[in-house]
Amino acid sequence: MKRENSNRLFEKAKKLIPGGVNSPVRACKSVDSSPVFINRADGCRIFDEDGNEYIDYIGSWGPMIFGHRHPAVIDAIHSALKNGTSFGAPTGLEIKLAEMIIEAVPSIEMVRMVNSGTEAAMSAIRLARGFTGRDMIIKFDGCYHGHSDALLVEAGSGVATLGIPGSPGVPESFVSGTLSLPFNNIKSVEEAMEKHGSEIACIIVEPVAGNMGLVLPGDGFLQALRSLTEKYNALLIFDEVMTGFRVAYGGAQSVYGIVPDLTCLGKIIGGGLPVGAYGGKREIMEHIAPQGPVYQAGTLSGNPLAMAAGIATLTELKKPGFYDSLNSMSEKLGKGLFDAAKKAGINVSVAISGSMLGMFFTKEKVIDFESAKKSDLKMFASYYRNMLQNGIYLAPSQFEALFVSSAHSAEDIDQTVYAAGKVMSELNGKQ
Ligand code: KE4
Repeated sequence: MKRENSNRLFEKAKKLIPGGVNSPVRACKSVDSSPVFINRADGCRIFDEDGNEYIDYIGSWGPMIFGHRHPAVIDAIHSALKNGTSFGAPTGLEIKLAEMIIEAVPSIEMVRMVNSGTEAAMSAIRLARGFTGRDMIIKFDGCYHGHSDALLVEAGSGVATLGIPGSPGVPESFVSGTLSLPFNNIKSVEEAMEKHGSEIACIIVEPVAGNMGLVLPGDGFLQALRSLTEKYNALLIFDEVMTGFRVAYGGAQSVYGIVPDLTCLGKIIGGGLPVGAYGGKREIMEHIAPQGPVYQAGTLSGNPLAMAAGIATLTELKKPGFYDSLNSMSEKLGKGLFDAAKKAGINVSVAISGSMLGMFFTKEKVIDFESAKKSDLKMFASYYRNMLQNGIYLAPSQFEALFVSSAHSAEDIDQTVYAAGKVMSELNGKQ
């Protein structure tokens, strides 16, 4: 597979942009590779600067639930564009998207738009601290909520991939109030709440973890978080930046029947344009400026192009049967990968949540970050590189999830499974 143009562009990019990328995981370091530079995408296919074509399972890390260039989203952006790109003033579009989000997610009675998932989580944490008057927060190892200082401890996603627990530049004082516990470990949460309950402002969790690979919540885990936060008058924040409108129209909270106090959103609600949001109970959200004292602001918050793309996206997602047919493709892929690995004599653990998938090279059940890290990371790196060679564009990290879109056909899934079988047989041959 030709890589001359991508390699040349990467060398140039590395002189101008740290690591040659604008987000660390894109540098493909953890899989001993280098990035292909993308020129365009269409449907479930993505094309690089050397003319190579791939079936795309990153989908811009989640937003592209329809695949690329869905006509309704493109048209909505074009129409909004005719009126201008940004006003820094309220628009009717913001009201429309707020109404759709509030209607989709009953726990959200008020919502504030921001420009990224990081901003959404950072603002929700500040709101929880301002509302409760408490400073401590609990998160979970391997869960990633963006790169705001207080949350960058034992994070998942990029930080986990780079193996940097926390990060230089984050003062000890900024994280001394952050407790990071093992995901799915109810006992550790009970102990932490018994010890610090009166100081805990909130527990923030990815209800389905997508930043340590895909790890599902164990039976009763989310309910336990809800009960413990109620018992100690702390807030429960669901970070649904990835799962929101992905695993169901109402998000993971609708699948698991849990009502959080605050929810963070992003990715899909912007249709591929920069967006984030946080929302929840009215009595909490009314503490946000200018209605209340907790400050949060943003030049491009509620940007009309992003709002138009989000409205078009949620309008399409609401259509009857969308998730049933999307999730059936995802099931087909998950089963196909598991069967291909079995046939190749390779142990894998596959997890599926709606159209999010994860596959670890291990025969053990992966329930948290520790068990995720025990999987065969070298095997994953070889698998990633060989799948790319075979035209399959996977996340360049074991600690990410795969995304199936409504543009992936049964034939695309078959082609993917065929490639996986070929690659895994070769990998086993080399073992
Ligand atoms: P952004 O600031 O990247 O928009 O969102 C941060 C964030 C917050 N919460 C969750 C659950 C997330 O998954 C993310 C970001 N996800 C990563 C992919 N795992 C973004 C990819 C990247 O960092 O380049």
